Amino acid sequence: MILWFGKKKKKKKLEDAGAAMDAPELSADELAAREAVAHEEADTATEAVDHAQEDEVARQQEAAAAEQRRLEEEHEAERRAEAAREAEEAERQREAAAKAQEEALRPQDTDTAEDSRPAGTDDAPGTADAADPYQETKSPGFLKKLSGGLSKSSSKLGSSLTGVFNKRKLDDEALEDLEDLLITSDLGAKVAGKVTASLAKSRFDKDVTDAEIKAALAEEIEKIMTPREKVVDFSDGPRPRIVLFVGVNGSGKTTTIGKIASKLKDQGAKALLVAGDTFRAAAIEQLTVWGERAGIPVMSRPTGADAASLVYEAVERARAENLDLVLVDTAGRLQNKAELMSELAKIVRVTRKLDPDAPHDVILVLDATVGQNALSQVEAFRHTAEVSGIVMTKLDGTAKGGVLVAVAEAHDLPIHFIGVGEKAEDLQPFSARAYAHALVGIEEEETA
Ligand SMILES: Nc1nc2c(ncn2[C@@H]2O[C@H](COP(=O)(O)OP(=O)(O)OP(=O)(O)O)[C@@H](O)[C@H]2O)c(=O)[nH]1
Ligand SMILES: [Mg+2]
Repeated sequence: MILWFGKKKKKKKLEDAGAAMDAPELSADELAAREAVAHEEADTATEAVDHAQEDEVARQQEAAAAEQRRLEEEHEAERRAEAAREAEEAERQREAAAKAQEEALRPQDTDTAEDSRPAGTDDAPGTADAADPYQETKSPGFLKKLSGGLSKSSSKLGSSLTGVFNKRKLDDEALEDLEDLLITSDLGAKVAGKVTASLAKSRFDKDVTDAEIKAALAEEIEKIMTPREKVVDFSDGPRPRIVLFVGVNGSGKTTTIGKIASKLKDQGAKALLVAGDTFRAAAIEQLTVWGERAGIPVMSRPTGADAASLVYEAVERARAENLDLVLVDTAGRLQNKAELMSELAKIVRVTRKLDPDAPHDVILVLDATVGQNALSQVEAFRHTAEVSGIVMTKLDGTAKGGVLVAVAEAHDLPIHFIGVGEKAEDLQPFSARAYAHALVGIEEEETA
């Protein structure tokens, strides 16, 4: 080896010497030209090094700027969430005050007790009238339950409309009155403006009746909500399909999972429920009860365990056991709590390690009773967890059902289900037409 290297070196020396002897004598100009070329090459090399250094500095500056931007965004999100929390608190206080006032003013009537009962309790399948035509054409008691559930919202909107527009000319003043009324019914200013503008187009300066206004209103609401209508079959699609349920505290995540699990059992899907709310022992217990009822296994860890690693293990198990889907419950988190929101982002990241397309669905569960605050919840959760669809619960317990129209108008997210009670059958697929009619308080007969 050394010998071989020695020979090669010697051979090169001889070649160099020969080349030098062969080279013609160079003139002073030629030498100068060569020197200039050599300088130029050296300069180019130095420039390349300089550029590389400049590039590196620019890269570092860009990374620092990106980090700064990220921190600012985080700060901004926290600030927005804080403002939302304050708005939520104010809204709750307003609601409590309005309720107290309403109670104080209301005479003792028989409707009161009925109103405060969640719909569904008096309307469970099996107890409904078998002669009801909807039972034959649609799912049992569907429209009945929906209009019952939305009765608080529709009575608010409906009674405000009653008598206001009868044989009244739809002039500027009447349109303004209508717009105000819609805004106070939680439909939001944008929807109220849209609806009145559309009404003005077709009926301006014509005599209108309450019934006409109601019908036109239902039509406009249906138009806004139809693009959001998308019933989902979780047992279909990728396998295992990983579905994450997110939302603020008490919005109805665990109950919604329980209701869906019950439906899945009927469909014969092989599912796994995951108690990703590892903060509270009661949350694990609550999901376990639903799982047992539906005959679906529930995976959990002791309180305080890392939710993300539980979800990771659950996905691994679902793959090993060839399950159809994994329904993941998560802890309730207010949209302004950055720490909890980042824990949610971690669950999403960890799940993606096993399947880059997972979670396949991120369902935001919204509680209708929060009213307009639902809008800021959608924004915050979309930002953190790429929400893919919405479920709105507690439409039976509030007069704020109109907020779902505002959500549908503001966000291009499908609305999969609505909750109108606490029982399994109280989770219903969202139908824009049925919802619009129930919200406005149009009789069932008119929806047929
Ligand atoms: N009336 C009515 N109550 C509902 C509905 N959905 C859920 N609830 C009730 O709302 C309460 C809260 O529901 P959960 O499912 O525990 O809510 P969650 O989002 O899991 O709550 P956290 O885990 O604390 O964040 C329970 O008492 C449910 O029975 C609904 O559609 N209508
Ligand atoms: Mg829960």
